Amino acid sequence: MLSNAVVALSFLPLTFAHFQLNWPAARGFSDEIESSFPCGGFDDVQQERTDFPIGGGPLQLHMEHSQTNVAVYMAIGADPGDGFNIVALPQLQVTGLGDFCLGSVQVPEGLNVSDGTLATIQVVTNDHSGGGLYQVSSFTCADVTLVNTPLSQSDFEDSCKNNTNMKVTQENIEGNPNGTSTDATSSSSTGSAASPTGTGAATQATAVSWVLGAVGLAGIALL
Ligand SMILES: [Cu+2]
Repeated sequence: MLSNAVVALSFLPLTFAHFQLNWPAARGFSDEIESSFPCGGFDDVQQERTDFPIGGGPLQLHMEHSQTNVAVYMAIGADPGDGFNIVALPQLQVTGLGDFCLGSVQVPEGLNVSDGTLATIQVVTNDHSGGGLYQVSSFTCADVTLVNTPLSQSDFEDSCKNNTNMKVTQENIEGNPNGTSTDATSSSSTGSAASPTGTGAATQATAVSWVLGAVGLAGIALL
């Protein structure tokens, strides 16, 4: 009886969680404040950054809703604040719980980045839909150093796992996961805001290359 209660309780955190970013290492995670823009309540840049390949690297997520809309944004610079105006991966919908790997998230072409450029990756998901009048999102950020070197095969395999029940059920969904028209792509002024516009084609390609990513493909094949 008691052990049953303990077991039941141990599942509660999973029930109430949203998602986690396990690679590259997130700034931090707290379920209660994960809906805080832009980085789930962690505003301070990490002291220790993860090297992230410019040509494409995995994002290892842990999905904790049975169905989740996910999008990936980036900001360039040492401390970009809330300036996540680069669409690295347009919104997609994933069904399933547990490990989910976006196999090849690339820095969109046309950005002025090189080996050693500092950047921050922001993962945004929709939250419990629940039928309310408003939707909130969950946010998690990882501070990275962009590098030319791709991940080794073994590092890639360590950082890119898919639970067998994972399925991408929709891709290239317009807007962002909180259901607004998106603060990331609607800005069309000059300067860095021009980047997302210029990367429209690139992000399409990225989504395709994710689907064709070695591990992503393996995950789908297992279905
Ligand atoms: Cu949740």
